[in-house]
Amino acid sequence: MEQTFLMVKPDGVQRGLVGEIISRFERRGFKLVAAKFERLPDARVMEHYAEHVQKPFFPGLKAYITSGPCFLMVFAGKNIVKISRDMIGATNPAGAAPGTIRGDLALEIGMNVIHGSDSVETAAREIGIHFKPEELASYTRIDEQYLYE
Ligand code: DAT
Ligand code: MG
Repeated sequence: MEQTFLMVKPDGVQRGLVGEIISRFERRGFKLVAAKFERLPDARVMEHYAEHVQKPFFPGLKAYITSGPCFLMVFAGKNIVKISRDMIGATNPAGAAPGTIRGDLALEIGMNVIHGSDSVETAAREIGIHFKPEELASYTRIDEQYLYE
């Protein structure tokens, strides 16, 4: 089953949106297989956002993402990487479609509530950065027979 790494950023945690965000993925049919609160150490932020470290916005991004605890998750399901990115919406909430997480719950690019892996390869990399294999649960959701044909 395809997996992805999803993370409620400090603004989402502080604004009490963790439950709402978990619910959106659970109700869609995706299976929560790992979750934890963590304030990300600087070194992990650099590794996670390696592609952005040289960008002008990185210092602000690093200050924001380490400003409080994040809620880190691994979800699983068919096509979850693509579907979860669609559910999250555009990077800048100002242009994110209504019905998406960022389009419904955020206003500005620097505080856009949630991270989601952008490809299957990125998802494997990010899960490896943030979770040990033994932190991932293995189980069958009882409704899978009514989700998958
Ligand atoms: P996404 O989170 O949609 O995958 P990304 O990988 O391009 O977007 O950027 C990572 C995060 O960095 C993004 O969620 C918010 C921040 N960011 C990106 N571009 C930015 C910009 N031009 N100004 C400020 N923050 C930016
Ligand atoms: Mg990205």
